[in-house]
Amino acid sequence: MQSQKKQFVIIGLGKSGVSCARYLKRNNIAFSIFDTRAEPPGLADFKNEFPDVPLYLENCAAEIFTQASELIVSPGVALETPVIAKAINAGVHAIGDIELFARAAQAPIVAITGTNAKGTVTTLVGNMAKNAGLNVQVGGNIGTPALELLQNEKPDLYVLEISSFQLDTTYSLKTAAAAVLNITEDHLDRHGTMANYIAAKQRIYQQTNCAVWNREDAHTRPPAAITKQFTFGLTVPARGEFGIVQAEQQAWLAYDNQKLMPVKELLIIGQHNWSNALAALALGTAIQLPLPAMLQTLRTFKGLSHRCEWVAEYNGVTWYDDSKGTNVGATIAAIEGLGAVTRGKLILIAGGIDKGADFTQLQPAVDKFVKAVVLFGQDAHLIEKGLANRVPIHHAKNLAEAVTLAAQQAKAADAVVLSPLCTSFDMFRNAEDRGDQFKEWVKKNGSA
Ligand code: UMA
Repeated sequence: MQSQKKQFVIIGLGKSGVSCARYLKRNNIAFSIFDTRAEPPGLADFKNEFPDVPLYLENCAAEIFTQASELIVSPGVALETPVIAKAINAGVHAIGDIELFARAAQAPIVAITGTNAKGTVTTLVGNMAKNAGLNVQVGGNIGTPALELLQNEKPDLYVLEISSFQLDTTYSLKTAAAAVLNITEDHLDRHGTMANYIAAKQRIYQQTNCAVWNREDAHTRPPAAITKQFTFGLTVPARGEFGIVQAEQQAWLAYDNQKLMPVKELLIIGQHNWSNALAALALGTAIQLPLPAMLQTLRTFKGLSHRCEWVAEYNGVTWYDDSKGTNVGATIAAIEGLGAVTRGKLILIAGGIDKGADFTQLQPAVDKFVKAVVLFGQDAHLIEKGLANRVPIHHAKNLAEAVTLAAQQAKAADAVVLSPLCTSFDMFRNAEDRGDQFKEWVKKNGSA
């Protein structure tokens, strides 16, 4: 029997998968598509848009994979999925959407990864470039799939947020500057070990002109062979470093021996955001953005939605939405950042689906700033176990009840923060949906 001409096989019908399908179609490249689910969301739309594309759901013959020219695997799908692993073992190359992007992109790229703050730093660098007059396009894990950016006119610069899942399937990415901002435990359900997770993140440095890293986090250190490097951190900068200096009774963002701007001019709260500002300055410097445009961006940036976002104040109690705080490191940063600017104490609302985290690491921050915790969702009991009776714990059957219970615990000058420590998929479409519903419930029940 004559074998069929080899084709790309896209795996996953989500945002990435559809962006890959559109990209291949635009370039007249044949492909088929597979999703592990029987009825993935967006199925009807996909069939309308791609009526002639072979579509396999739930299961399909192993040959579809083993005879593919390349597999294009969506970030939400593990390479260990049996049909994929079998094809990889048989010698089929597995790539992702960022790899397709890297092969085609014609403008310089700044790439950013890290367990936390990659969205904030990506947005900052994008805004800095825009304020410097560049035509810049921002995408990747932050929301707009990278391949969609290729539909637009060629820009001066791409700024991409890239996740560890995406880096796992990326080989050709050449960057003008690349950063790993921080690495703390996350996604261990997928990566298995911290070593694998760190190795995935480090792939961002593979072909970079300038590596930007966090000198307070050894996991972010790039290979010594990369000659152009900038570090950032909250310590006093040495020569050629970004850091913090104390002068004139206040803290300053600084480079080398030069004071750049007092940190009190930043609108984003918490020392972790000083770090983010320094990382963005380092990346901007690496691609020669002018300093005034970068500092002006830092003075006006109000932060991202669902990232320690101010929601409301009722009866002297301030409410914050940190729905994108989905791991221990993010929630510690939220507790410490908000704790430092709150006169009273914090009430933490958390819960959802655990990703294999060690919740005991929360204890020091909780001891210092938190007076009560309200838990909800599938893995609430695991968070409770990790907190080991350090603080009163209340259980809610859903987010609405969690808001009511938190309002009952809070007194004037306290703050309530939703920083869930977990993914949202037990009860919500995604973290944004959870944050939006939280804001609604705060408006309804927060003043009770
Ligand atoms: N899924 C299946 N079977 C499939 C395909 C997907 O069960 O065959 C499930 C996945 O397990 C996952 C969901 O469907 O639960 C979505 O997976 P996907 O790979 O189709 O996701 P996309 O819609 O393409 O969105 C992805 C990123 N999502 C993930 O990595 C899980 C989005 O990042 C990103 O914005 C988008 O591509 C565009 O690049 C979101 C995210 O949660 C914000 N990222 C993680 C994070 O930031 O921690 C990595």
